[in-house]
Amino acid sequence: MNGYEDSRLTLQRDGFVVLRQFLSPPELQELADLLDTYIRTTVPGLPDSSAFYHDRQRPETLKQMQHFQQAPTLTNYPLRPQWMEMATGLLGESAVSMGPEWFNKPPGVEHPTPPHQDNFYFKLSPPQVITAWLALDPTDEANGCLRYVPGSHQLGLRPHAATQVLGFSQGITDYRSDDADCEVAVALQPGDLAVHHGETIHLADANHSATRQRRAFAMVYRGVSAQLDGEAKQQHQDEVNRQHAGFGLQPRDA
Ligand SMILES: O=C(O)CCC(=O)C(=O)O
Repeated sequence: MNGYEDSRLTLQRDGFVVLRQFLSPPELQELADLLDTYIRTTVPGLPDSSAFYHDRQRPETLKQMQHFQQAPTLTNYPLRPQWMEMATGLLGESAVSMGPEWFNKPPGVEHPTPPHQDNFYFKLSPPQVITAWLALDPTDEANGCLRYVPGSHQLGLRPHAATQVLGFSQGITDYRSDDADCEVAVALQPGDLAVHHGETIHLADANHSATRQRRAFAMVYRGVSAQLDGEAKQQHQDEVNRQHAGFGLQPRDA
């Protein structure tokens, strides 16, 4: 745990921390190959709500994946010792994996990430939860890198309401210019890891580059002390299901 003490303090202060070259090039290549194989062989047969496309007729517009239930190598990936050690070190207590997700912003697709706080979705108390977002491509302001509002995790949850953005069901309703003035854009290289606290406000612009993808593999970990409010979570899930039905998505099997 000790190797993460400085990073844990940075995360505690700012609400996010960047671990450069967390994965070596061969480790990154292994993950990229696992994901490419999954996208090629499994994703075409998945229900709509496990793989979100901007336009399902255009596979290159795949923008988000969750529920890797048919791929144990990916579901179990966050449990690898290197990752569990990072999560335990940054949380300061034993960590539990809440599963991976894959995010993309395909070029030419207007797909911004609305300002939000993950724990508005997770419903954990205390909010001892982090998201570890691993860059698979170079990310910068041109292709929609993550943007954080430093210190926002110390001020509690802000009001959220439904958005029209598939994959980000809720966004902050009172996001103001003084929040925007504080934003820090985080440029990353492949293999770099950005880790944020579950109540840190974050967002991203759409990808305005001509040709570059902006892919990331993100893993969520909660501390053992974080308890789920099951009723609030169910209400949130019902709302997400209603939104998905509104988008015309077929529901995922339970
Ligand atoms: O990739 C993005 O644009 C957003 C990711 C995100 O919101 C998260 O990992 O919590």
